[in-house]
Amino acid sequence: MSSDILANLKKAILDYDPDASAASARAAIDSGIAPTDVLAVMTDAIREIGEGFNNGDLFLPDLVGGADAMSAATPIIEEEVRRIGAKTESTGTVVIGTVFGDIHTIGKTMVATLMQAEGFTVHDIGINVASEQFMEAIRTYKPDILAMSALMTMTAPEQRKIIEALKAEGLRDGIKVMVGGGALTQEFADSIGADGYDPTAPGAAKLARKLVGR
Ligand code: B12
Repeated sequence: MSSDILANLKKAILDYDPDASAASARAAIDSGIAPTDVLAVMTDAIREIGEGFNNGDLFLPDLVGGADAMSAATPIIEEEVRRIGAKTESTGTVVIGTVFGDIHTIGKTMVATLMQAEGFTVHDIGINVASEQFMEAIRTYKPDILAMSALMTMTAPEQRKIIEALKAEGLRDGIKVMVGGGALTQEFADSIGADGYDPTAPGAAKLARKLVGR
């Protein structure tokens, strides 16, 4: 039964069908499937589409279709995570965004969702976020963690720029910096002086706890 629901969800994303995707996500949550398991199936589906694009079997409209179907299901999972994870005491505060020049939102939103599940107060400042916008959010929210996502080889170096800007403004010592996204590796994260990197959203959320000592 659970496996049927999850198979339908995956199919809905592979069919680029936002209505079916949202309906399957709702059915999955209503039948008690853990939001992390639902997210894992969604990730599988969009990765499959990404591979098709890589191989030349699929094209940009396919990426858009898959992303739209993913995005229709995501708020349902987020709502459930917030419901389960509503804790009285916050684990810490996070500012998260996708760097300038990059409009990929799905992975960043998953990380934000699972950080909320770990009890963090998360300020998601969106996509295509310029260095100055990151700095402004940091001055406003005074987060324990800055988390940045970059999906493209061209945009990953933006993360280095932002770490340099933090240093220039004297803000680097008071904040842990986490980086991630499809274009990254641990080596790259180390080379730009980030405090943490993880290739998965659940891993990112656990790492965030570790970085703030909780
Ligand atoms: C969907 C998609 C799109 C959608 C995005 C829609 C949206 N609302 O997000 C659309 C169609 C808009 C798009 C556009 C483009 N895309 Co695109 N896209 C993808 C695709 C298929 C999936 C991305 C995704 O959502 N993955 C699923 C999520 C869950 O994975 P993720 O983002 O990596 O996140 C996970 C981890 O990395 C981690 N994580 C993420 N963020 C963070 C942050 C922290 C702090 C941590 C610790 C962890 C972490 O946790 C997540 C969950 O496990 C990928 C291919 C792929 N295999 O990734 C290409 C891909 C990223 N796109 C690519 C390209 C080239 C483009 C375009 C330039 C295409 C074009 N010719 O116009 C444009 C760029 C637009 C721009 N300026 O940003 C390339 C990038 C190549 C490169 N290495 O530079 C890829 C790899 C496809 C390819 N093989 O060529 N894209």
